[in-house]
Amino acid sequence: MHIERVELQRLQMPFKASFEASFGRLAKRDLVLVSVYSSDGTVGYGESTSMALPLYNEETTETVWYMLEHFLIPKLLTAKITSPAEVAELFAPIRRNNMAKAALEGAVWDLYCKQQGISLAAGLGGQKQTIEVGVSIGIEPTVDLLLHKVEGFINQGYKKIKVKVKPGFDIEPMRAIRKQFGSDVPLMADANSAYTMDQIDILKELDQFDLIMIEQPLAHDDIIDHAKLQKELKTPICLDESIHSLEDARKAIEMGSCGIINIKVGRVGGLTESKKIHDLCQVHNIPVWCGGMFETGVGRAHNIAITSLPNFTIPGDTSASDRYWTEDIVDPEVVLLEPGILAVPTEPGIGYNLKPESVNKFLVRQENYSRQTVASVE
Ligand code: OSB
Ligand code: MG
Repeated sequence: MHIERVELQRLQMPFKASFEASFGRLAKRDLVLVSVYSSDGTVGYGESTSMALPLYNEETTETVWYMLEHFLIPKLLTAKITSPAEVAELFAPIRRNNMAKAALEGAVWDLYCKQQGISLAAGLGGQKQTIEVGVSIGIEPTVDLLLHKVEGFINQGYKKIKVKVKPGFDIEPMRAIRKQFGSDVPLMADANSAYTMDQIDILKELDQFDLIMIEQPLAHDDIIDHAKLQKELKTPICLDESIHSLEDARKAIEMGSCGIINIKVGRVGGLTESKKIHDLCQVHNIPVWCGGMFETGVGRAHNIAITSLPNFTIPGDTSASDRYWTEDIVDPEVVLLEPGILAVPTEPGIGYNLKPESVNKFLVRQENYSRQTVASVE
């Protein structure tokens, strides 16, 4: 693949409106954009899904940059890679830091598919031409404000409405949504680990709202209590934070900890691992869907591509660019083809171009690494 240079760009992009989850309130995205350059002039793009603070997982924008600069980029630039499937193997000796790995691996996947002249979706083995998508809605100051947001997204045709919950903002909002919009709305709750088994009564109440699933109710590192809880609930539990790898998925399925898995490419360390988890879940009749981390168009494009695989049967969190951004960094922006539907690009690679003038607006740091420079960093 002749990778000769990697560029890192740190971008800070304000959201249209701040977003609250049980772990805190965020006003902007803080990400590392990765560009991988081949000697033939082809460029591949990837994006880190870490946040500025380690509230969702242990990584941050700073740790991602550090790991890329000191370990992952030097490994990539000094190896001879013939396909992106080899990148995960190359990075395997380095423990965790999955979002850092995924950002670089994703860029290599894009580069490879562009060189092969195939779409990223096709490169991953995806077959769908369009995907159904949903939207994730944060904790709002009042239930009325939440209802207003839900209405707007239902009107845009989003195929799944996911609402963030936390103790004190759970039963009432769910009841209000069901009351106002009826039982047909595909609705789910995401707790981001805000509950313990001592609060099982609240989770049993949530069980009565015919939710498609309850996402990550218990601890971020748990699969044991989730298995106990699943026995007490008819609503499927979906694991997000607890699944970092194919092995985690295997154990959770074996334990009966969940009925559904949310695959986030960053959290599991890349597209290759995502595909493996997808395949395992398919064999075990565990439906999967693609989670989101407030991605720019670059990350959205990767999410769309992986969602084109057949066992992504539940609409994911990959909403259109205008969900979070007044201005995205890709051209064209990600827009709904029809209500709640996104097209899977057929152009080579991710199928979206970078808009350099937009990238520059949000740019706070930029570095380049070549074979020569990494020798000194290592
Ligand atoms: O738990 O799915 C989550 C965002 C950041 C961290 C964790 C999560 C989320 C979201 C937003 O729910 C999904 C999106 O719209 O990108
Ligand atoms: Mg989640």
